[in-house]
Amino acid sequence: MDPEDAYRRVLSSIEEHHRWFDSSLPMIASENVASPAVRRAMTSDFGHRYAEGWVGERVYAGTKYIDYVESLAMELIKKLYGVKFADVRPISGVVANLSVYTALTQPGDVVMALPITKGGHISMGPLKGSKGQFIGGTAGAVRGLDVKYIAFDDENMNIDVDRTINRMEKYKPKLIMMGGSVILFPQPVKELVEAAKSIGAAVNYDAAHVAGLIAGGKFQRPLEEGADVMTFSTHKTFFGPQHGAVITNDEEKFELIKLANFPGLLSNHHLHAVAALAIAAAELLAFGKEYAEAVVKNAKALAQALHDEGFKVVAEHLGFTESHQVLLDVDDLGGGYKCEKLLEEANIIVNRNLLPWDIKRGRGFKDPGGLRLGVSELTRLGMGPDEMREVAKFYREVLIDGKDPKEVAREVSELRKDFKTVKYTFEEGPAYEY
Ligand code: DSN
Repeated sequence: MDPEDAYRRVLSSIEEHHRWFDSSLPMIASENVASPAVRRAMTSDFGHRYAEGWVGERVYAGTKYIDYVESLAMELIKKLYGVKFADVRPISGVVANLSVYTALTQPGDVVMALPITKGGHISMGPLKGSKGQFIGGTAGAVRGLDVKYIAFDDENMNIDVDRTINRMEKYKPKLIMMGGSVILFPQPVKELVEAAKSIGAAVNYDAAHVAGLIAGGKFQRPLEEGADVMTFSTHKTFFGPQHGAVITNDEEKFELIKLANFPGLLSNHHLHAVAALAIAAAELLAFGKEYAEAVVKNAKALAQALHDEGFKVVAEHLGFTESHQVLLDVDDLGGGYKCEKLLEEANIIVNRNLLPWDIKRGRGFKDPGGLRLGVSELTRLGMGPDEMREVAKFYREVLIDGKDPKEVAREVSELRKDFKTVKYTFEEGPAYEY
């Protein structure tokens, strides 16, 4: 391979990706688009530097501006969530969770979390499945925890409190991991915290998906409901860089979490991303309320419109959703894999997802029965309920009417013409550029 040719191909592929996304509907619930200022920070010289340790206690020189920015990032996050302590060094949501495992558990301890099939995340997963098959989830494979499952009520798309408390009394976990990757409704934090306290367990809420909604006051505030710690990634509804953070009001736990992060898990903590995170946190402080309200309104509008177009939208009897996510059951339409691919041809980017009842009906993660849709990115581009109804129509054309996806791609591109810039920021600018 000619090195210069490869070099040019990488750069041109990035340009092509930008052009593709600029005329598509990016609807992966775990993604978003960052502001031009966040992207500027991501390409800054901070990304070439080290600043091991805590601000004021670095083991490297040359960090005076980096220290100032990291202090600002911590202050902004504390203000955003009304908490006493924030560590903005975890380089992802997985690492944030791992820092909590490292700080609050020992290998062999029991941790309880939702299984992936019911909305749990791979970072909460066990080493082995119920049939002894290797799974390799972070909690089991990396921290050596014995993962027992939180019980889930499929009908209510939420944690089953009574069954979970029974399991807590039986398994005596050291840590309960709430939150997750499929999350339509606030979870019963208060109820589980009370039960956890009675057995001496700590509660962490993984807010990776809903951190931006919490910041905007549109989702439960787990620490105010009694959770000990909240972890999150900073690039889903929290529209910042790919990074992570941990917050708490518990000083003793925080000291352990800090040590878990350094010298435990991190050498370089991606200082460009810390700067970008500070910018996104400032944007959320200024515009988060308006943004979060628009996200939830759009999710509800999309769910209702999809229902009206003839789709099976999960949790109709509960009003479909209180978050940025909408879940479709596409078992009757050929399954999640086929639907995801057809939509991708129509420039609608969405991911297939397991539904809680999929295993029982013989479906697995490669071809699950669901699609998980997210509206955060479309909202950040300025779309509202009218556009959600247009979007639902595109889904119907591709998945129910069997229209040629290439034709629908042209309609998608037409709709996107009016939505090219990133909103909810101090300096609006083009969405899919350097
Ligand atoms: N796997 C991501 C998601 O899509 O929810 C979270 O890391």
